[in-house]
Amino acid sequence: MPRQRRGSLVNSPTAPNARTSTSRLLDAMINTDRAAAASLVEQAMAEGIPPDRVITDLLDPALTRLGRLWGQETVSLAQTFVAAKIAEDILLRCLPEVGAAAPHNDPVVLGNIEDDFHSLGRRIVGSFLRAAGWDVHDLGNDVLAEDFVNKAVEVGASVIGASAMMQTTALNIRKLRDRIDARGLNGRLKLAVGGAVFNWRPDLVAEVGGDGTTTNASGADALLRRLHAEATGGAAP
Ligand code: B12
Repeated sequence: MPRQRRGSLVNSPTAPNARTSTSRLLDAMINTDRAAAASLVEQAMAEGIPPDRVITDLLDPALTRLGRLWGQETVSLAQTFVAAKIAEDILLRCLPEVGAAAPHNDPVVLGNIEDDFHSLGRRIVGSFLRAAGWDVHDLGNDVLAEDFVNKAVEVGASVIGASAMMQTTALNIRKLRDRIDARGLNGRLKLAVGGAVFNWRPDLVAEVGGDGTTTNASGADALLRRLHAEATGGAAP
């Protein structure tokens, strides 16, 4: 018998089938039906699905499928824009309720790299890290390499997390690698990278000088713990 994940939309006996729910959420997003989208999420939470699972099992796949439809030109940029706004509302609804571990308060600096405005993934990662006890300094969208490094030095962070969704913007992360190295911080300040483009093209991680990545927010805490330990010579956060 397959193992069942606790509180997961996948294989949950009480929750609606995850694939159906994702399709219904996607339909609501594309048709600008905010009320239907909100009620799907409320229903899932009322059935005991934790908000972090609503994000990873419902919202995340809906956005990925939205991207596929956009790529196939089945939906327009305008529809994608509105659908992403609805996704943002859902995210804001879920984030405050993502549980918190005992904080260890190690600082991490997060942001979307120069020219990148795909904020949703970064915000999800930030909230998962906060919930895992990190002191997250989120610099927002379109962050210059110098600003990432200045903030990391200011707050004493051992890891920077840079997000990029597009092939073009991912290449801007190379400038961040170069700034870290030019300031003599290589080895002491690690560079985590992420965003869908790294999932399609894992070779980009090395190309832009990243020290590691994860395909989704659930793996971000483990990645940062590993990089923190490497940067500090083994001290676990
Ligand atoms: C929503 C969306 C938008 C929204 C963004 C809204 C917002 N506030 O974020 C809007 C409509 C504004 C938009 C704009 C554009 N977009 Co857009 N967008 C998307 C879409 C459909 C989904 C992105 C998303 O939110 N995914 C869901 C999140 C949860 O996933 P994620 O970002 O991957 O994040 C997860 C992981 O990757 C990881 N992660 C993310 N960051 C990090 C960081 C670290 C450190 C770590 C460890 C992990 C990690 O954890 C996250 C959570 O699980 C994608 C398609 C796709 N397949 O991804 C296209 C897509 C990325 N966009 C694309 C394009 C072309 C554009 C535009 C240029 C369109 C235009 N002509 O204007 C602009 C560019 C804006 C800019 N300069 O940044 C292309 C990129 C193509 C390419 N090959 O590079 C895509 C792939 C669509 C397509 N099929 O063509 N977009």
